[in-house]
Amino acid sequence: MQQLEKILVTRSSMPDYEEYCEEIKKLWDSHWLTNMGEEHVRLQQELEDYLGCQHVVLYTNGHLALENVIAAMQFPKGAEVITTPFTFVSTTHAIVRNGLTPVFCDVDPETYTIDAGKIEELITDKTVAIVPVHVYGNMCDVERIAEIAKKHGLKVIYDAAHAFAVKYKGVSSANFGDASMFSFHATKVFNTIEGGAVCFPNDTLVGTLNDMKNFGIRGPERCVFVGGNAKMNEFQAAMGICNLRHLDREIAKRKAVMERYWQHLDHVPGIRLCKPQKDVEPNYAYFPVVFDGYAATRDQVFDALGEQGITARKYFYPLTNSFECYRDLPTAGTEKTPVAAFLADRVLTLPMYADLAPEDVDRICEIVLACGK
Ligand code: T4K
Repeated sequence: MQQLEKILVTRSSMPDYEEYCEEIKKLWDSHWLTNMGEEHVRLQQELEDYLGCQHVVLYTNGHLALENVIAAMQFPKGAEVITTPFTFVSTTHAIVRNGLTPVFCDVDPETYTIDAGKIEELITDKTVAIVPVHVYGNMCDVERIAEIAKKHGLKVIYDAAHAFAVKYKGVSSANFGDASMFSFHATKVFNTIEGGAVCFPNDTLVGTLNDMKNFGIRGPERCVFVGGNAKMNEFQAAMGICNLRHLDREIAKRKAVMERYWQHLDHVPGIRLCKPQKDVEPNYAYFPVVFDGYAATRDQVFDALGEQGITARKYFYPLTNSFECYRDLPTAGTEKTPVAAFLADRVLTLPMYADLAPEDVDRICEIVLACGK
């Protein structure tokens, strides 16, 4: 019997080996490997142009970018931050590691992003910010969130880890709120191996974020701030420069994968797909499927795929407000976010990457559909 290749939930986009070697060759001349070298500076400028964003500060990973930008806002310890539990743990960790209390808002049943209609009821005199997540690359209701933030004097920091290259009404996801964080992890639509960035529209954060990611050093004999170390190195930046050249083509290939999935799974009773959002140019980052009233449960489909060598993932189960490290928080508990809890129990993200072959999408869908018979 023919041995079928294993399929994982995603696979890093990479440039040709020769292209990357060409890009990093100069590092053997300069011996300059990190600390905001030429590749770092170049990638930052290229990203500012690509995103049409005034400021991009690069980081060694997305998590530290988020942790730093929240810290840069200098909120008082114990203040409350409204966020969602339907996300990767990093979002909640970044809030809590800053000494702030996460207050979990439920999510919208269509987009799985924060339900903007439920934010105001969670605002107290301790609330200082909203940290919404453009989960799976779905855009949050940025207009409503901006109105609420303005009315109540709150900061908005988007966890845009999944939303690189997504646009709303022609504007990059980098340009909403007070700041947005992108992850450039190997699993993302655009990667720098590990990496991330904070993007923002005005000058106020530049100095603080650069101090935070480089020990607060401003010169050989000058340290102005108790900062840490979260710098992107030259090999990461070089990978970003190469990957950015091919990004639009990679996204087009992802679109074709997504369309193939829709051909098989649209209108199947009990299977819910994320609908395209109005005015949004997507990046096709993930392919989440919700099994709601299907003949098989999410876990049965997960197991059936696994038996055939296909690793889907239950992003994002469990919810972060149920993790044992948060269980004792008075704001924790999945009963406070019933829509998120419903989704977390039923969602499966199917394999999604630019090079996923059409026949592999067909095979994945055959298994999913066979579970429903
Ligand atoms: N906020 C949100 C909403 C996030 O989703 C994330 C990260 C962050 C913040 C924090 O950003 P970073 O600090 O990570 O930049 C993965 C990623 O590690 C993580 O970046 C990502 N979100 C999360 C959703 O997924 P795991 O534990 O699922 O990864 P892992 O190792 O199981 O990899 C998944 C699949 O990806 C593998 O089966 C194969 C493929 N893969 C993986 C690696 C590591 C590759 O093709 N190449 C690789 O190098 O967390």
